[in-house]
Amino acid sequence: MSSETSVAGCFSMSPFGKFYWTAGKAADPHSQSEFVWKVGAQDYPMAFYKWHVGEPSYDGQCVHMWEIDSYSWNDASCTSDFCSVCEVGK
Ligand SMILES: [Ca+2]
Repeated sequence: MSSETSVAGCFSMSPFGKFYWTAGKAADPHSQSEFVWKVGAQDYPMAFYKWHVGEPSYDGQCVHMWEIDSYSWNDASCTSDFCSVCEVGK
Protein backbone atom coordinates (compact mmCIF):
# COMPACT_ATOMS: atom_id res chain seq x y z
CA MET A 1 0.00 0.00 0.00
CA SER A 2 1.43 3.37 -0.93
CA SER A 3 1.56 6.17 1.63
CA GLU A 4 -0.91 8.09 -0.53
CA THR A 5 -3.40 5.21 -0.35
CA SER A 6 -2.86 4.90 3.38
CA VAL A 7 -3.53 8.59 3.95
CA ALA A 8 -6.63 8.52 1.76
CA GLY A 9 -7.94 5.52 3.72
CA CYS A 10 -7.39 7.03 7.12
CA PHE A 11 -9.20 10.19 6.06
CA SER A 12 -12.30 8.30 4.92
CA MET A 13 -15.51 9.99 5.91
CA SER A 14 -18.22 8.65 8.20
CA PRO A 15 -21.52 10.20 9.31
CA PHE A 16 -19.46 11.80 12.10
CA GLY A 17 -16.81 13.29 9.79
CA LYS A 18 -13.12 12.48 10.03
CA PHE A 19 -11.67 10.73 13.08
CA TYR A 20 -8.22 11.32 14.56
CA TRP A 21 -6.53 9.33 17.32
CA THR A 22 -4.92 11.27 20.13
CA ALA A 23 -2.46 10.06 22.78
CA GLY A 24 -5.35 9.78 25.25
CA LYS A 25 -5.81 6.32 26.77
CA ALA A 26 -7.44 4.74 29.78
CA ALA A 27 -5.03 4.92 32.72
CA ASP A 28 -6.28 1.52 33.87
CA PRO A 29 -7.41 -0.63 30.94
CA HIS A 30 -9.63 -2.67 33.26
CA SER A 31 -11.63 0.16 34.80
CA GLN A 32 -11.51 2.86 32.07
CA SER A 33 -12.49 5.31 34.79
CA GLU A 34 -9.72 7.81 34.11
CA PHE A 35 -7.98 8.89 30.94
CA VAL A 36 -4.40 10.14 30.63
CA TRP A 37 -2.01 11.20 27.88
CA LYS A 38 0.31 8.29 27.10
CA VAL A 39 3.61 9.51 25.72
CA GLY A 40 6.05 6.66 25.34
CA ALA A 41 6.00 4.78 28.62
CA GLN A 42 4.88 7.84 30.60
CA ASP A 43 1.37 8.80 31.69
CA TYR A 44 0.49 12.48 31.98
CA PRO A 45 -2.71 13.72 33.60
CA MET A 46 -5.21 15.47 31.36
CA ALA A 47 -5.44 19.09 32.44
CA PHE A 48 -7.93 19.86 29.68
CA TYR A 49 -10.99 17.93 28.50
CA LYS A 50 -13.12 18.31 25.42
CA TRP A 51 -15.41 15.27 25.63
CA HIS A 52 -18.34 15.09 23.22
CA VAL A 53 -21.73 15.27 24.97
CA GLY A 54 -22.34 11.91 26.66
CA GLU A 55 -18.66 10.90 26.49
CA PRO A 56 -16.70 9.22 27.80
CA SER A 57 -19.13 6.33 27.52
CA TYR A 58 -16.44 3.85 28.65
CA ASP A 59 -16.81 1.72 25.54
CA GLY A 60 -13.13 1.85 24.67
CA GLN A 61 -9.66 2.54 25.98
CA CYS A 62 -8.45 5.07 23.41
CA VAL A 63 -9.47 8.68 22.77
CA HIS A 64 -10.13 10.12 19.33
CA MET A 65 -11.45 13.44 18.06
CA TRP A 66 -14.60 13.90 16.01
CA GLU A 67 -14.24 16.53 13.31
CA ILE A 68 -18.01 17.09 13.12
CA ASP A 69 -18.20 18.63 16.60
CA SER A 70 -15.20 20.95 16.72
CA TYR A 71 -12.89 17.99 17.34
CA SER A 72 -14.63 16.90 20.52
CA TRP A 73 -13.41 13.68 22.11
CA ASN A 74 -14.81 10.16 22.25
CA ASP A 75 -13.47 7.01 23.89
CA ALA A 76 -13.50 4.05 21.51
CA SER A 77 -11.89 0.71 20.74
CA CYS A 78 -8.19 1.15 19.99
CA THR A 79 -8.39 -1.15 16.98
CA SER A 80 -10.24 1.25 14.67
CA ASP A 81 -8.30 2.45 11.62
CA PHE A 82 -8.20 6.23 12.09
CA CYS A 83 -5.51 8.82 11.44
CA SER A 84 -3.26 9.84 14.33
CA VAL A 85 -2.26 13.22 15.64
CA CYS A 86 1.48 13.28 16.28
CA GLU A 87 3.92 15.71 17.80
CA VAL A 88 7.09 16.11 15.78
CA GLY A 89 10.29 17.28 17.46
CA LYS A 90 12.12 20.31 16.15
CA1 LIG B 1 -17.41 6.36 23.58
